[in-house]
Amino acid sequence: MPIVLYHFPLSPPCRTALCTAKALGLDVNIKIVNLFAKEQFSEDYVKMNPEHTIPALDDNGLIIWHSHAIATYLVSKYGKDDSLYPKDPAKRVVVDQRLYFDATTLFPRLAATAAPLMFLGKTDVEPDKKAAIYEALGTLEKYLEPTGWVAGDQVTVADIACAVTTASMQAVGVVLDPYPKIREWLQQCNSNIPHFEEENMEGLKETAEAMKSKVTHNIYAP
Ligand SMILES: N[C@@H](CCC(=O)N[C@@H](CS)C(=O)NCC(=O)O)C(=O)O
Repeated sequence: MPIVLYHFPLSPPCRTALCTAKALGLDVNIKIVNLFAKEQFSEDYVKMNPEHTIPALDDNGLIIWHSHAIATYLVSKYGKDDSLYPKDPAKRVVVDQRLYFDATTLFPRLAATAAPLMFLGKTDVEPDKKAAIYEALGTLEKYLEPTGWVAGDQVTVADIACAVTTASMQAVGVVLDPYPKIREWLQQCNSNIPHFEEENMEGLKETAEAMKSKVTHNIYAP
């Protein structure tokens, strides 16, 4: 039985889960949860995930939510090796740290501005919230300095999570010109992570189109 992923392409965490599954070569049965139709609040979905967030994964009855937990679970269970999520504690803790960076800083700073635009009819971004996004990107640029990857000397699930979020920032209009390492790294992710670019693309296009339909100029320009 293929794994089931409750998914909506516009959602960066959903694409982190999907891109990880596809990088591992897994078959995925996608079930769309349309956030515009508030389907995450349906009785059945909330029974499965009381936090009513997407993504959620159903692996033969084992239900998991939170994209970073899903990504590390998938590598631990299905990875042919541990390269995307190393078993060595000293390497793993750096990957975990950078996953937490995405989970607690990078993605929430995007979501704090983009969710009100997409779902609540807002048409602007507060300057302090915009500055917080660029500040987080400055941190990410530093993380990339030693090796060009987010955590250690090879590509890991931390790259997948941070790259999905960063590409989504770019899709809403965040300007990456001041971050040469980030720009180079996004290209490396596209060419080195199997299926990453194609699986991420649909959501990025939908994100950019949704933004265009809501605002007439780039409200994320620094
Ligand atoms: N930490 C969570 C964040 C998930 C999240 O915030 N998902 C959003 C979509 S991008 C969502 O489900 N929003 C609907 C809701 O909270 O009701 C993860 O990584 O999966």
